[in-house]
Amino acid sequence: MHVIDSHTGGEPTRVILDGAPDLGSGPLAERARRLATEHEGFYRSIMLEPRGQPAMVGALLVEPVDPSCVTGVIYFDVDAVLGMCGHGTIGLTVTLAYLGRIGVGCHKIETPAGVVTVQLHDTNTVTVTNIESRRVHSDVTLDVPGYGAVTGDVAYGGNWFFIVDPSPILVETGNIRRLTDMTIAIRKASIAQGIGGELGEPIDHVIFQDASPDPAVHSRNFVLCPDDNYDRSPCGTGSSARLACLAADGALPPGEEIVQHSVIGSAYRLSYQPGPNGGVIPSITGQAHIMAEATLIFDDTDPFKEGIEL
Ligand code: PYC
Repeated sequence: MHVIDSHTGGEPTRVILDGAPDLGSGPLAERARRLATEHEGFYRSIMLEPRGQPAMVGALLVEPVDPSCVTGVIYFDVDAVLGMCGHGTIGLTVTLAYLGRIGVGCHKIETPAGVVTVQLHDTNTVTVTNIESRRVHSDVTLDVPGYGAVTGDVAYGGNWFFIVDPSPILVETGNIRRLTDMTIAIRKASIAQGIGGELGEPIDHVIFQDASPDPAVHSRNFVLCPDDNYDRSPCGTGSSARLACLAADGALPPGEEIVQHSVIGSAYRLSYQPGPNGGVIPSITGQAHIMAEATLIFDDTDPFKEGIEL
């Protein structure tokens, strides 16, 4: 299996070029469901240690339904198949350019959540125009065991987010353990209390938003991903969901660009335009760097061939 590893603002993406199971044809959402239900061992073995690493997202290239797209892609982390992934799309675009499959300019990529547009500005810099994102509930109060009442918004940006603003814990690297523990508790409480999307879709990510000490930076965030790791980047789908909340609150006009930092200080430039269905069409600009080209080996005599399952 040939893969190319990149990172987007510190958050790793592993693009899988070959060696994947046949997911059949049809809509990408259906093929993603097949990957999630019939091939869990496959994607976990690529993400789990020792072959993978915490926080890594896989990007499986598939044939797009829409022939105008350069590729279809299904994203996953060790615990979930994702609807869309912003940092992964920036990493994938830089990887496709590295492979000579695309050049500077605009391209379309099909994901299970819909078709997104990417603009490759140079070797490393990409703007993703995401699918329409929306806030579905505001000021929802959860009773979080061990923490008490926590109020936040539920929003969609290609994945489902519970967004708490302001953060109850200072968003800085020294607090990553506490931030992780509390956001895990919030996600569990949201599921236990039936808080999710319009059709009951479960919350898969939790965001704490904080002010930044840097006046040039609008805010910084901590984002918990489905694998209970934090996003090293400011999270593209999470930033999209957050833009939908800012727009719904009248706190950011269309077209105005802001800088969003992650907890480790990596940056996205963000803006939006109004969407056709009352949400927002987010633009996310960030940078990815290629780290490795590799052949993954699955040796039958390796006791950890499937990864370390704790
Ligand atoms: O950038 O959308 C994102 C993302 C989702 C999970 C990890 N990164």
